[in-house]
Amino acid sequence: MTPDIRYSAEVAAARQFGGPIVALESTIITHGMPYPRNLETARAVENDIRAAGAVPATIAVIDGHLHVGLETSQLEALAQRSDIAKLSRADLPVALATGISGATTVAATMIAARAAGIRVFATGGIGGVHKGAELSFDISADLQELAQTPVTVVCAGAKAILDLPKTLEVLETLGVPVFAYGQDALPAFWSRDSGLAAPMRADNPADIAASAAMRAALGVPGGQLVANPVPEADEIPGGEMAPVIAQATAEAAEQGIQGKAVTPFLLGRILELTAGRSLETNIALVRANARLAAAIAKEFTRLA
Ligand code: PSU
Ligand code: MN
Repeated sequence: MTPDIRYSAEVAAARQFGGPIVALESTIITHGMPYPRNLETARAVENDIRAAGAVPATIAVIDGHLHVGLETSQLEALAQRSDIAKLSRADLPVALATGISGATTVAATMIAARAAGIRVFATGGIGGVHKGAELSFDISADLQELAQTPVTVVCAGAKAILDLPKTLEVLETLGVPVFAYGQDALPAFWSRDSGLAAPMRADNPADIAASAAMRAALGVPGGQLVANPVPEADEIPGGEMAPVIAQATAEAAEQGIQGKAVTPFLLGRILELTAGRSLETNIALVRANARLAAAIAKEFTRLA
């Protein structure tokens, strides 16, 4: 049995001549942002990657087919579906085997990117260790995936819905390199500085690509996490988000939200509670990450 991967026309062309490709997840479209801003953002991010000289490959499962790169009509349909499944590592093979449709998380997108030979992937925020994980045991499968699957993930750090020190500890235990891009501090999604030092710092795309290639050459499995600070003009200070996050987290606990519903619930409530401001920042940082990922993808093609 081999997975039936369906490439968009532009991804198929890039694969033929070995051009730079950037993978993109789809859970951010279906469970991370409301329609129509999700569709506008998905299109803008794809265009940012094209403008930077690489090809975007948005990944999703449609009727049991693994799509690597979506055509315009497929992206539009996905962005408007509210009933779509959220597919992480556990769910992706089942979805492909049983013919369902779903959006891929960071973990599932990494698996698909690897299957398609794509080495770099851009998103907004990753999953991690949730606040209160010492009681709930809620730790995202994204962290395990970074330990196993050789894809470099560009994010803007992690949202403060997560316990950032615990998330860094788990990544350290799993041997995942975590770079802050162009600064020493770990960025914290809406804000540029989490108050924590990043384990490593990278100042150019070439070093990031070379580090991934060296990791593979040594036979060390797993990927890398690049945390790119949100552009200064779009930043929201951490103190302004803290009460909103506290309220959303308390509501999730009161309502008994568990498992894979936790992250979408928190993202949705934070959007509502900030009346859109957090969304503008979210869009700006995803676009910045797409541009950095395109530059890293180009460096990978130079190494190949
Ligand atoms: N964090 C964000 N935005 C997101 C997600 C996380 O700031 O859109 C999504 C990503 O798809 C990520 C997933 O892989 O949620 C993690 O879900 P969980 O915590 O259930 O593993
Ligand atoms: Mn979880």
